[in-house]
Amino acid sequence: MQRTFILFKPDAVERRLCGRLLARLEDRGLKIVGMKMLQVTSELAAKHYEEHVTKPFYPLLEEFITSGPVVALVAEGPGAVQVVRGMLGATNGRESAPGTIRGDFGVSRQMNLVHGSDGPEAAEREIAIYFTPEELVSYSTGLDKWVCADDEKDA
Ligand code: IDP
Ligand code: MG
Repeated sequence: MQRTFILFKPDAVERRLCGRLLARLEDRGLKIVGMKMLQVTSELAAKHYEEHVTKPFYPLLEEFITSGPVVALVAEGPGAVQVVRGMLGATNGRESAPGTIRGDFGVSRQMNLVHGSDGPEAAEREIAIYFTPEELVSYSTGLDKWVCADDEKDA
């Protein structure tokens, strides 16, 4: 099963949307295997958004992502990285399709509510930045067999 990193950004917490966002992940059949609330520091922001640090918009992104508490999550499921990216929609809320998180809850390019890893390597890197191995749990539930058939499990 694949794992992906998800962050409910400060706008999601500020707007009291965390419950609804979490419900969307659970409704899709993803299993939450790590979750915590924290405040992103400048150092953490630079690690997370390593690829964007030199970009002109980075100062605004840093200011935004450190502006209030966030909720960090690790979700597990078949093809979890791609599934979550699809649920997020396009980066700019104005261009995200209705039905996606960004397309249903916003119209901003920067304040787009949720981060999701853009590939399996990014997922591994980001999970390691935000979580220690002890903070992640492995468990099975009776519902697991209803998420997908045995021959679909390889992510
Ligand atoms: P993604 O979150 O859809 O992967 P990226 O291009 O990786 O989008 O950008 C990371 C985050 O930086 C975005 O989610 C958004 O919050 C912010 N961002 C992206 N482009 C801009 C911009 O041009 N101005 C301000 N913020 C931006
Ligand atoms: Mg990205």
